[in-house]
Amino acid sequence: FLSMKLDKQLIQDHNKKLHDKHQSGFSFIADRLTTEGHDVERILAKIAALQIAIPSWALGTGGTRFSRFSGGGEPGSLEEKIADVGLLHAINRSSGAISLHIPWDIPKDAKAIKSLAKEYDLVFDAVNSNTFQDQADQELSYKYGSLSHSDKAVRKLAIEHNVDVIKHGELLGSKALTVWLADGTCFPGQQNFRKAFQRTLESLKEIYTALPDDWQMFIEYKPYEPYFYSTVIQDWGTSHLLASKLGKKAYCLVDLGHHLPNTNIEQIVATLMMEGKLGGFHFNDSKYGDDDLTVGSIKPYQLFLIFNELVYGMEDPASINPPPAWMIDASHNVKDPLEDLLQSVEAIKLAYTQALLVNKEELEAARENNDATQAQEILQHAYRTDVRPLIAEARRRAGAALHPITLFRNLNVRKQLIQERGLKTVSTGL
Ligand code: LRH
Ligand code: MN
Ligand code: MN
Repeated sequence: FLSMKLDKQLIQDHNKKLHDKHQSGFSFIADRLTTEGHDVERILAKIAALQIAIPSWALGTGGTRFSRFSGGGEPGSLEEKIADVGLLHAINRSSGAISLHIPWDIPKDAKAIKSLAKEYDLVFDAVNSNTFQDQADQELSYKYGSLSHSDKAVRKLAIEHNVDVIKHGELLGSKALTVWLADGTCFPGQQNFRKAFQRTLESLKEIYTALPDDWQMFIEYKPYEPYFYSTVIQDWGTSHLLASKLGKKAYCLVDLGHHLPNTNIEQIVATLMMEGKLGGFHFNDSKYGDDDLTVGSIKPYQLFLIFNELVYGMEDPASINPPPAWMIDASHNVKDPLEDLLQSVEAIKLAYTQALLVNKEELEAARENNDATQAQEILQHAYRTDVRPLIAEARRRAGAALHPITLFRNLNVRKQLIQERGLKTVSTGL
């Protein structure tokens, strides 16, 4: 099944069945938006252009520290992971990139992997390094940190690993390195905060030196976990400090789950974009912490507000921020991971489209007049618009499915994957 790739006729048949219902929904919203002064064709083109990278580690069922329940038919190799993302992309034409985690995904033959990805119309997004786990043959341990470690030899090992990841990425055509450090402490007094920061900066400088000129380095922050008292790169301020000290190729990466409860993430996004330092995103959703739940499943309004800032930043002609890299970072225990990813991509597109509908001039006027009521009206008018038919139409025109999950289920994809790969599969990664 997967080796055959998804037959385009299956998508056409699926779309044909849903055509009439879709068409009436689309005409309704298109008319309304046109009446309101929107250019529907322009919006559709923007929706179609938004591509979201799929993390290789989200394709299998993640576990918790208590248990892991295999979902069956999970990809056991990088080739199978590429096939899974290729399948998602064939269904929605919006997931045209894969983000690898090294060494969970070591491409043995980079050339072959690159051309396999090309067959599925996929490119390689940011490559992620991993210094939060000791590898099987590793002599020194990251137990007390990696790039910030008190022992120079451990720092060297972590630096070399990152340089190695860049090399893997170069062979695949990747253009960015994402660095997330678990480095931190569990107890007050355990570490000298200033020394830990300085060592991290020095280590990152060495990695930065190895970064090709057309690459970006994304520095991800996170306030806690796996350590629970302090984290070396705890927040956007620390990430920004490092990125600005490193230079113009270094940027901050915002993972939605990496904030303390109720943090105003949209404001962080606005500030980083204003400074030209927002490099990329890890989309997910959370109720409590770094829950890595389906995008838009818990706080869809927050996601919309974030996209409102992103759109404002991207459409600002004076913007100094490069186009951010869109990636999902999720991991699942309960849902079929592929269905979950289809839902996440859809949620991102919904929030993006709603943000495109915000009347910026009216909003600015309301703000200048300190009219909080009107500002809320404007935002919520956009947010409460059902834009699903627009996204479906953009998909249809791109040759993708009107309703991805329905197609996925009608084709019995998971059953076929289980037949191909077995029931008790373990995906590499989380
Ligand atoms: C850390 C993180 C980071 C890792 C990924 C597996 O919580 O968000 O991005 O690379 O999870
Ligand atoms: Mn992340
Ligand atoms: Mn995370």
